[in-house]
Amino acid sequence: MDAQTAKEIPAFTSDLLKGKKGIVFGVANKRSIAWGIAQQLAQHGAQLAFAYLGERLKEGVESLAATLPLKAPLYPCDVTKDEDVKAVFEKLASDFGSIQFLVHCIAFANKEDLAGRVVETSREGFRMAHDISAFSLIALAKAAEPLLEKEGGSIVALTYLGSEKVIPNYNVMGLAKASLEAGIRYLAADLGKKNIRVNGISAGPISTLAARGISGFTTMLEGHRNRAALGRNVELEEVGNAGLFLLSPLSSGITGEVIFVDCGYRIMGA
Ligand code: NAD
Ligand code: IMJ
Repeated sequence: MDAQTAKEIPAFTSDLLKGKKGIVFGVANKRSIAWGIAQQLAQHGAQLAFAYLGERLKEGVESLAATLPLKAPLYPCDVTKDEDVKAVFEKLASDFGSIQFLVHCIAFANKEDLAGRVVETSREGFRMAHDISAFSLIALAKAAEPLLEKEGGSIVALTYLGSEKVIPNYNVMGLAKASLEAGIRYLAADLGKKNIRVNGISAGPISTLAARGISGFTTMLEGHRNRAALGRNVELEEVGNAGLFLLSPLSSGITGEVIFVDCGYRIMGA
């Protein structure tokens, strides 16, 4: 096995998710983790809907969605707006009736809060990072519950090691991810009786829009590769495959967990 890149993952297709429907939040472009997961879901027969942030992203998400085998409805949604969340699930209920999965790939903090000292974080910066990156999972789970409980289902949210370890510049996002991960466990307990599972994927660094804006990201990628047990960084498709697993019946006994898809970075002591 080449230590620098994943051995080519065969473009395997199956009927694993045939007849299953769900919604994906957080596609901004083709590098988005949400898109990596969406592609795997679609390859295994799922029918998808997408919620995107703002008109600016609409065309891009439209042309990505058009590459999928099944027609995918698109809805605008800013998760800080209750009325947007409500409207998405009203349209989803009329388009799909029931759903079996939801994907949460949303994070945001002010750029000035992703550098310098955490002690400088403003009340408003803290509030916004937590609203968009952590509370949104609760809001979406609540709105999705009536659609998911018809047949049971699975929710997956993306998180990062900065929730439990101090990672330079991750700062207020680390606090928000700690809240997101606690949310995963509490929501799993609430929704378990309805056969709705809630899990997280803690991905290693991937060069997406949300990562490339960070100063020193390229150096950080190199450091990550050198320390990781597998001697390389994770690929979008590998996170997509973990998403497929957690959103499919293959993981029916797993809820409230965070699975690390980080090429074995976290297990290393140095
Ligand atoms: P990305 O920029 O492609 O995705 C982030 C998404 O969040 C975008 O689609 C953006 O539109 C959306 N978003 C931001 N504010 C929003 C709002 N108010 N309402 C609705 N949507 C909003 O970057 P990504 O790296 O694919 O990020 C997806 C998830 O993966 C995030 O939760 C991120 O924390 C997590 N993650 C990323 C990495 C990485 O290295 N890229 C590693 C681990 C976890
Ligand atoms: C983000 C900031 C600092 C260090 C970081 C990251 N490292 C990694 C990320 C080491 C891997 C990417 N990540 C895991 C995120 O969750 C990113 C969230 C994010 C990114 C931005 C950039 C642009 C902006 N606001 C953001 N808010 C959240 O203005």
